[in-house]
Amino acid sequence: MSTQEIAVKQSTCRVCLGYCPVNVTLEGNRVAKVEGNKEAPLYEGFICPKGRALASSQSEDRLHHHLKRQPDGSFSPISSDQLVDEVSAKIEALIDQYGPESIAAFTGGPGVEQPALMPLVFSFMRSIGSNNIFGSETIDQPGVNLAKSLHGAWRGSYARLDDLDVMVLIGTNPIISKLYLTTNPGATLKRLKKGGMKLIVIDPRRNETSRHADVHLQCIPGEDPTLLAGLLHLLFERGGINEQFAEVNASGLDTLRNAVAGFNAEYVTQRTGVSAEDLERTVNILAESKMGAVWPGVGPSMATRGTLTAYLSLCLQTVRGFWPGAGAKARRHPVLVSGNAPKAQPSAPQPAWGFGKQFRTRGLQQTSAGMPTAALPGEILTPGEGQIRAVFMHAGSLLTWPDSKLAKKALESLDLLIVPDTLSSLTPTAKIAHYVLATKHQLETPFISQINELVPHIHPGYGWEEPYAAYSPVVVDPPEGADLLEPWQLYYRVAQKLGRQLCLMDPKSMHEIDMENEPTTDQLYELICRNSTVPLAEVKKHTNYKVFDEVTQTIQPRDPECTDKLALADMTMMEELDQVASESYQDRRGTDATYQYLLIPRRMQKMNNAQHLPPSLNKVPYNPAYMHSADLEVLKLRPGDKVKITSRHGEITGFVDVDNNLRQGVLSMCHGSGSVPGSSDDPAVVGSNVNSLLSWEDDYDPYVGIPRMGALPISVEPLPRAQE
Ligand SMILES: Nc1nc2c(c(=O)[nH]1)N[C@H]1C(S)=C(S)[C@@H](COP(=O)(O)OP(=O)(O)OC[C@H]3O[C@@H](n4cnc5c(=O)[nH]c(N)nc54)[C@H](O)[C@@H]3O)O[C@H]1N2
Ligand SMILES: Nc1nc2c(c(=O)[nH]1)N[C@H]1C(S)=C(S)[C@@H](COP(=O)(O)OP(=O)(O)OC[C@H]3O[C@@H](n4cnc5c(=O)[nH]c(N)nc54)[C@H](O)[C@@H]3O)O[C@H]1N2
Ligand code: SF4
Ligand SMILES: [Mo]
Repeated sequence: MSTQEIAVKQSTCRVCLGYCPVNVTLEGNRVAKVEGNKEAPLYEGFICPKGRALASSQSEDRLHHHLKRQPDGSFSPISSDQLVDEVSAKIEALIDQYGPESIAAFTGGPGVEQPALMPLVFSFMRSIGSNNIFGSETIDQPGVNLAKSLHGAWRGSYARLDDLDVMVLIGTNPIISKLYLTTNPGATLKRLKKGGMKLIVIDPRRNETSRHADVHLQCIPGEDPTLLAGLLHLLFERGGINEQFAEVNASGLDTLRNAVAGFNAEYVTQRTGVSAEDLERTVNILAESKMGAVWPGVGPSMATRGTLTAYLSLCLQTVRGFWPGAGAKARRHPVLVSGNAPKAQPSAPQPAWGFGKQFRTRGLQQTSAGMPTAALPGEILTPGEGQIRAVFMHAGSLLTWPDSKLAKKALESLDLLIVPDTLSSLTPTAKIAHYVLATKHQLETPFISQINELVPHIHPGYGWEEPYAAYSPVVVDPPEGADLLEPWQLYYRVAQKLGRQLCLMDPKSMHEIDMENEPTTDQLYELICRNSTVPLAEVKKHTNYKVFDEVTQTIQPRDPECTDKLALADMTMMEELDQVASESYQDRRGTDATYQYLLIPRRMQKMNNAQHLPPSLNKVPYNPAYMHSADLEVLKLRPGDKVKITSRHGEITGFVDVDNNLRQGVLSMCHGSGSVPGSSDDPAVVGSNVNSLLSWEDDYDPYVGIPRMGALPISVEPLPRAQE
C-alpha cells in the first residue's frame, strides 16, 4: 500500500487535437491514472486509450539532461546553460558565414502539445531574418489550403454538424482520427445519424466511420478526382444544381459542367470500381439534401492530386449551395483568439502561389499552405547560395517524412541539428542530432487550448463548434534533479544571447517580449492571448473546460456591396482535371505484374504518428500490414507472417494481418513506426517504416511537392517465418 498522498487534478490530454479533458490521479508526484472528465461539457467523459496511457508514458525512462553528440557518436549530458551557449555560438557563426537563411525550423506534432512553441519559433526566425519555417502541414493535406485559395472561401464557414442533412467523408476516419468530429466522435456520429443526417463515405477501406455510412463508395485508391468529377456530372445531368445559389455566389458553372461532362457513370464505374447503383444513390442523397459538408482527409491527399480532390469537394459544396445562410448559428466562435463576424457571403479566391520564397529544389515555392517540406532535404543537400545548414527539428522526421534514407542523409549532413525528446531511449531522429533538448512531459507544463481555434484556418476538420476553451495548470513536477527546458525556452534564451528582440504578432498587434527577464510559460500565454475575445484570466477561473455562451456567433447577412464569387473553374484545376480525363489511368496507377498491390495510409487508435506511446498499448509492437484474406490466400500467407514489401523506391520488412474491410488489391499500413534504412532494429519489435518506400520525386504535386504517399504500387513477398 502506498502511503503517498492521493490527489485528483483536472487537466487536458495533448496527444492529439482532440484535447480531451482528463482527470489525473496522482500518488505523490507520480501519475497513477488518467481518465476522462465526466463533468467537462461536450465530451461526456470521453477519452481514448492514448490519453489513458499518459499515466505510464510519464513514468518511463525519462531523459533528465540535454545531450550533446560526441565525435564518436555517443552522447554526453550537458546543462541547459551549456546547451544555450553552444547552440547560440553555432547559430551566430552560421549566420555570419552563410546568412540567416542557412537556419531552418520544422514543427510537426509537438506544436499540438506545446501552445507556446509555434509563436516562439516564428518570433525567433523573424528575429534572425530567416523565412525557412517548415511544418508537417505540407506533408499532410496541403491541398485543402490551396483549394480554398483557388476556389475562394465562404465567410460563414461550413454549417454546424447538427444542421447537416448529409456529410460526405473522403478518405478520412474521424472515429479514430478525431478530424471533423473532435469531441466524442462515436457518440456524436450516432446522434447525428439519429437526427436524420445521411453519411456518405468514399474510402477503399470500410473503416470505423464508414460502418455507419448510408452509402460507402469503396473506390480504388487514388481515383477520388474521377469519382468527384463523376458525382458532379451526374448532379448536372439530373438537375441537382442549386442554380440560384450559384448565380449569385459563383463563377464558372458552365465551364465546370463541360469539364466534368466526360465523367459519365459508365466511365467512372469502370475506373473507380464503384457501382453505378452506389453512384446513383449518392447523387440522389446529395440532390435531396439542403445542407451538407463535403470533407476530404489524409487518404486522397496522399494518393496524389490532393489539391484537385479538395477543389472538387469545394465545387460540390458550392454547386449544391451547401453553405450556411444568415441567421444560422456559426460553426466557430472566437474565445482565446480575436475574430471577425462570419457572414453569408463568399470571399474571392486568393493567390495560392506566385508570391514569397522560391526554392532551388524542383522549382518548389512558398504557397498558401506554407513552405514546402518537399524542398527541405534538397535545400540542405544542395551546396551554394541558399543552402540550409542548421535545423531546429520538432518532429519525428526519419519516420514521418517521405524517403527516410534521403531524410537521414540530409539531416546527418547538417552543421547543426537540434531535436527535443522526453525519453532516454531517443527517437531515431533524436539519435542523429547534434544536440538533444531534454524537454518536459505534457503534464509538467501548463496548457491553453488556443491552437484548436487557430488550426481551422489551416484545416476545417479541427476546432470546436461551441465557444469552448480551457486552461490547465501544471499537474506534476518534472523528475527530481532533472535539468529540462520547454522548447520555447531554447528560442528565448538563444535570442537573448544573440541580442535579438522577440516579438509576438497576430492580426491585431505586435508585442515585444521582455528580453531582460524571462517570462514564465504562464506569462507567455497571457501575451499570446492578449487579443483574445474572452480574457485568459476569465478562462483560468474555470477549472473545467467551459462553454462561453456570451461569445457565440451568428452568421451575419451579406454586405450589400459584396461582389465576390467562388471560382468553380479555376484554370489550373481545370487543366489538371483535363489531364485526369485524357490520361491512361492504368499507366498512371502504376500497378503491373510485379507491383500488384496499392499501399494506402491509415491511422490507428493506439498510435499517434511517431509519438512515444507505451508499446504495451497495442497487441503487437509493430504496425501490421493489413490485407484482405483473399489476397493473403493468393500469397499463401497467414496473419502474423513476415513479408518483404517492395516499391519502385525501396523495401521494408513487415508482418501481415487480415482486414476484410479492405478492398482487394490494397495493403493498408500506418506510418510513424520502424527504423531507418540500414538500421539493425528488429521490425518485429520496432515496426516498419512505410516512408522508406516513398520518393519525393514520385508523382509529386506540382504546387506543393507532396509526393505519392498513398495509392503506391507495391509487391508483397512471403519471407521465412520469424523465429519464435
Ligand atoms: N507514410 C506516411 N507518412 C506520413 C503520414 C501518412 O499518413 N503516411 N502522415 C503525415 C502527417 S498528416 C503528419 S501531421 C506527419 C506527422 O509527423 P511528425 O510531426 O514528425 O510526427 P509526430 O509524431 O507528431 O512528432 C512527434 C515526434 O517528435 C518527437 N518530439 C520532438 N519534440 C518533442 C516534444 O517537445 N515533446 C514530445 N513529446 N515529443 C517531441 C516525438 O518523440 C516524436 O518522435 O507525418 C506525415 N507522414
Ligand atoms: N489515433 C490517431 N489519431 C490521429 C493521428 C494518429 O496518428 N493517430 N494523426 C493525426 C493527424 S497528424 C492527422 S493529419 C489526422 C488525419 O485524419 P484522417 O484524415 O481521418 O486520417 P486517417 O485516419 O488516416 O484516415 C484516412 C482514410 O483514408 C483512407 N484512404 C487511403 N487511401 C485513400 C484514397 O486513395 N482515397 C480515399 N478516398 N481514401 C483513402 C484510409 O483507408 C483511411 O480510412 O489524424 C490525426 N489524429
Ligand atoms: S482523443 Fe485520445 S489522444 Fe486525442 S486528446 Fe483525446 S484522449 Fe488524448
Ligand atoms: Mo497530420
